[in-house]
Amino acid sequence: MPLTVRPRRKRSIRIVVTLLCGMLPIVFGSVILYLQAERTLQHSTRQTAEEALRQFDLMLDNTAQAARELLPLAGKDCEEVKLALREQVTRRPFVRSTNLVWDNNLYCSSLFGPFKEAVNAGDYHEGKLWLMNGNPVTPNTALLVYRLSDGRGGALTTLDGYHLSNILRLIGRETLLLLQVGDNWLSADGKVHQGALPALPVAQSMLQSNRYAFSVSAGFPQGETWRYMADAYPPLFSLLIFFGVVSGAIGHIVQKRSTSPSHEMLRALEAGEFIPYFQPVVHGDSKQWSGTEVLMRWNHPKEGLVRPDLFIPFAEHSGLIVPMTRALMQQTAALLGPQSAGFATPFHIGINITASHCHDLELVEDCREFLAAFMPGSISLVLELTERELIEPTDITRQLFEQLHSLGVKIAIDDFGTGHSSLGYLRKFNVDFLKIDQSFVAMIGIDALSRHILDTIIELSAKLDLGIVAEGVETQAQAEYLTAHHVNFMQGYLFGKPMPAADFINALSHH
Ligand code: G
Ligand code: G
Ligand code: MN
Repeated sequence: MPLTVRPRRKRSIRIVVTLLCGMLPIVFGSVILYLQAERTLQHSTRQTAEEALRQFDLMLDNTAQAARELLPLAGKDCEEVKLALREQVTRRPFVRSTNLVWDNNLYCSSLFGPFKEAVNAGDYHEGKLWLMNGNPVTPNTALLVYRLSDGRGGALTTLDGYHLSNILRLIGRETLLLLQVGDNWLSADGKVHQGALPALPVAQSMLQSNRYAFSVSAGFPQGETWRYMADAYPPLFSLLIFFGVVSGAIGHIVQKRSTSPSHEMLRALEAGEFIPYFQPVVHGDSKQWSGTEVLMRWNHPKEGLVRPDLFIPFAEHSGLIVPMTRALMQQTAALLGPQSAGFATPFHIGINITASHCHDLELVEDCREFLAAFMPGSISLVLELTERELIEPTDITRQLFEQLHSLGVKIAIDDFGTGHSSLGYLRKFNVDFLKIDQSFVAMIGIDALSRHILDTIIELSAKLDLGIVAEGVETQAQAEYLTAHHVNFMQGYLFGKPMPAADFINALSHH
């Protein structure tokens, strides 16, 4: 059956949309937290590097001061000046040893007095600083040598690596912090390495001293950002998960709501929950069952049998009424078609249609298909259009009603007397039957004015040569009155309530 409505969204798509709604705040929030963590770490390494730089500058100030004071003594006899060398070592907290140089030869040392060792200026970064991995006195202990020279003379003062690595360890508590002098670098464990610095992939900060020939680098190993987030942000993560759950729930609810109630009806249509009930229509004189009105029921899995007043308005609004009526006609054809051999006179089958059916010519095909299920000439198909919502005469509707008539399909005005159709209207659409609204039938013997209207309608239909069906016949008195007034057909609880197909077919064989 070709449905003209958009198929409803698949369950799997709805689940995916719900998950996306839930993930959105979590992913978005995590990205923001990640950026925030990177900023925090960057700030932290920068501060660490600045602090370390300041400390190293201060220590080197101390060391350089000793060298400046000793430089004028270079070239003098070692025995004369060695006490001055030792005095600097004693007075200055970071100075470990002092030495004098003449013509690139270390000739006097605070430790040994007169001494002899060649000095290679190339060992010193920018001719000023040498980070050594120990010397013969203390092998494998870091040592930073400061060199000051002037002409043939020079002074070398040394700074113990112990102080340096202490700084690296204390300041760079959480951070990897390194001191670099030329090709050599010192790590917090006090070891001197040669070559390129190890990678500090996260938040690396490198600062160059603008007073001495060294630089410091601070940073974190790979994955530190996530470690930091796991450490510092658990409450924020809980909040994100909360937002995710709320957002997912909202997504779920919005999807459910946006698809109801027409969504629910489309589901029901696909599930075949709309079924026909049949109410007998009897002959005015003989009271023989001569037809039926097909009335839709919604066999809802949870709500049970739902009356059409509750869902037909939604079905019309969404346009679903067209495929729903088509399904109803197909079921009716399948149920009553096989019975058609037993129909004596043309059996009257009333189907309710609405204005939505009159926007195009699809109904013609539906009727043709319906008629094809019955023995030719065994039925009279009557389309009931309620008087409360009459249709505009347009080219399409004129064409529609012409084609329906040429198929032998009849048109009835339902609930006649409750609306306001004019005589012109009845002629324009070539109406075949009037169905008198049950409110007039109910007033027979009770209300003189209503009875008067009823009489007028019956007279009018006779003059216009229209068939007439009285609805809602409940009492014997009403039936007798209508028979006396030559009403062709009657329908009502007196003859039979709307019933399921099996009951109707069963009862039909007894009438
Ligand atoms: O049988 P009953 O109580 O159920 O019908 C209630 C109203 O619903 C009536 O006005 C009837 O015309 C309308 N109705 C019943 N079946 C259909 C249907 O298949 N299509 C339309 N459009 N109206 C229907
Ligand atoms: O399509 P229409 O509006 O004619 O729908 C007929 C409606 O009238 C249905 O809801 C049907 O159940 C109801 N009906 C049919 N016969 C009787 C009857 O004798 N008395 C009452 N009160 N309602 C009836
Ligand atoms: Mn009806």
